[in-house]
Amino acid sequence: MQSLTIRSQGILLALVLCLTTPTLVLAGTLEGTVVYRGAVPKLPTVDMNADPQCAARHDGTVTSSVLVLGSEANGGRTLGNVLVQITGRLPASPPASGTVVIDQVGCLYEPRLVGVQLGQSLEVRNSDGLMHNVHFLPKQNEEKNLAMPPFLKQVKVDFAKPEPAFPVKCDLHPWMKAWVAVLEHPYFATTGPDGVFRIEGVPAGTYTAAAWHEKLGRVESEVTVPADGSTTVNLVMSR
Ligand SMILES: [Cu+2]
Repeated sequence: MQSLTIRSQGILLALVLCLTTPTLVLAGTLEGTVVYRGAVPKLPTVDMNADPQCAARHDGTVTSSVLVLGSEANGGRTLGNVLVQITGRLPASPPASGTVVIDQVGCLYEPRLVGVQLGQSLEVRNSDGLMHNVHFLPKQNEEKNLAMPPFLKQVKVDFAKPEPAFPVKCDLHPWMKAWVAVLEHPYFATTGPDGVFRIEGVPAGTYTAAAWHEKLGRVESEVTVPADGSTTVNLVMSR
């Protein structure tokens, strides 16, 4: 009788521990560098003369940001404006929070590429204080065309569906172009000119790391993210 009571108490204690101990999340970090390999093309100059107010925001000539390269590294040059995301079987994602921002500076989008988790808002700012319009051209989501007169400092946009990167344009300034990808999970990052990406809190497991660039397409690599610590993968893109 006594042993039964002790056993019952043991079970009760185990149950209490189960209910009070937070679920242990085994998650690691995926990091690395994206590198461009191949001949570097001569990039076109952005002609802003159609709107002198835009041209006046720049000191010299503006080079197209269609290919943003950084330092020479790993046998190539580091590559910016790449979206790196994890694909594969992922457990339920934490809910989206915060806002992703694209600004309009000198009649250029800054940054040129963003990832948005489904449920996150995208805020488009108008630091220029010039007339713009923000024309979203998705295929899965609803097309939106928002006027941004000089006094309008920001607009917020929400997306209903996940969608691979789609273009955003300004109909007043045809050289203005940005890309927005809507993802179901938060396991993605975009690169700057240093080509570096870092995706934290990835549930441990084996996945595909997929890199996307607007001109260079897609590159994939299998990765195993550890339960603790990080794994490094370097991705090479070429024409
Ligand atoms: Cu514009």
